[in-house]
Amino acid sequence: MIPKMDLSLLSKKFRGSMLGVLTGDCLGSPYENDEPLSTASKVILQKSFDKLEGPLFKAPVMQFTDDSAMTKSVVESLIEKRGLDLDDLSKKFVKRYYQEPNRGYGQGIVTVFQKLRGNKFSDLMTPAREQFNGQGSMGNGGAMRVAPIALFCCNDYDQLVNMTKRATKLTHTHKFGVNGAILQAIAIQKSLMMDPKQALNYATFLEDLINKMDVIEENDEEFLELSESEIQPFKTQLRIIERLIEKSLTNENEPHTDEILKLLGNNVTALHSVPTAIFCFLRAQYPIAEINTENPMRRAIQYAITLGGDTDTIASMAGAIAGAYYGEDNINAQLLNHCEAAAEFKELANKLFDVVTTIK
Ligand code: F2R
Ligand code: MG
Ligand code: MG
Repeated sequence: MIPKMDLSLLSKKFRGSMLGVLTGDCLGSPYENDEPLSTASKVILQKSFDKLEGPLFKAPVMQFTDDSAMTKSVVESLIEKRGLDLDDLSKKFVKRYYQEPNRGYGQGIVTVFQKLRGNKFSDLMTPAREQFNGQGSMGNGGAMRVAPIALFCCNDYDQLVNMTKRATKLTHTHKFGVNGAILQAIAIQKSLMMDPKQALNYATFLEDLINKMDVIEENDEEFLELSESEIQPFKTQLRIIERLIEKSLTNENEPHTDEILKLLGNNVTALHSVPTAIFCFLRAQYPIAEINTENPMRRAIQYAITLGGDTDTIASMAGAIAGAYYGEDNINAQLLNHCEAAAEFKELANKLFDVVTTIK
C-alpha cells in the first residue's frame, strides 16, 4: 500500500493537493460565471494575488464554496471509515448541505440531497439516476471533490478508478460526469507519484492519460456510426490540449483565449472543465503573458481564473493537480491565511496521509 517514495515528500504532496483544492476555490469563486478576463482585469487580478501573498495585507478571509465543502466531506469520510463508505459519505454530503446551503451548490444536486434525506438514505443510488430526466448529471461536481480519493488510492490504479466511479455515482451518473471525475482523479494520482525536481514532459503526461482514457471510454462504444470525438470525448480533449501547448511553445503562435475556450470550454460540465484544468496545470509550467510570478502553482490557478466561466472549480481542479505535483512548499503561506479553513484542510491532509501509510 505505501508507495515507494520519500514519505516526507509524499506528505507535502498530500497537503499541496488538498490546499490546492481550497485555494483555487477561494481565489476563483469571486469570478465564477464571468467572461474571460480583459487585459485590465488581468492586471487587477495580478495585483490582488501580489497583495494576498504580501506580509502586511489585511483583507477579509475568502470563503470556500461547494467544491471545498464536498471535498471536506470526502476526506473526512475516508479518514473516519478508512475507506469508501457510501452510506457515510452520502450522509456527510447531505448534512453539510443543510448546515450551510449557501455555498453555491449546483442547482441539480440539491434535488439529490432532498431525495436522499426524504428516503432516509434507504436507497443511495436512485436519486442520482433520476437527475435530468434520467440522463444523470454531467456536471463537474464529481470531479471537483475527487482529490482525497486520488490521494487515498495513490498506489493503486484499479482501486482509484473503481472508488471514483462509486463515489461519483452518488450524485452524477451521466458518463461525462463519471468519466470526468475519473480523468481528474488519474491526473492527480499521476502528479502525486512524480518527482517535482524532474522536468515535467507534457507530451508524456498526456500520452499516459490518453491511453488510460482510451480504455475507460472504450466501454462506452454503443453506437458504431459515431465519430471518435463523440465516442471518446475526453480522449479527444486530451489530444487538443497537446496541440494547444505545442502551439503555445512556438512563440509566435500562442493560442488566443477564444480558441482555447472554443476547443476546451470553461463551463460547469465535466467535459468542458476537467480537460481545461489539466491544460492550465500543464501550460503553467512555462511562463504565461500577463501573469507575473515565478511560482508555477500560483500561475496555474491564476491562469485558470483568467479564462472565466466556472473559475472556482477549474482553478480548484488545476490547484489539486498542481499541488499534488509541486507539494505544499509552492503555496504561499500568507495567501493561505486569507483562505477560510486552510489550517483545517492541512490537518485533514495529514490525517489522510496517516491513514494511507498505516493501512495494511
Ligand atoms: N453552481 C455553481 N455555480 C452557480 C453560481 C453560484 C453562485 N456564484 C452562488 O454563489 O450561488 N457552482 C457549483 O456547481 C458546479 C458543480 O455542479 P454539480 O455538483 O455537478 O451540480 P449539478 O447540478 O449536478 O450540475 C451542474 C449544472 O450542470 C448542468 N447539467 C448537468 N447535467 C446536465 C444534463 N444531463 N442535462 C442538462 N444540463 C445538465 C445543469 O445546469 C446543472 O445545474 C461547480 O461549478 C460548483 O462550483
Ligand atoms: Mg463552487
Ligand atoms: Mg464552480
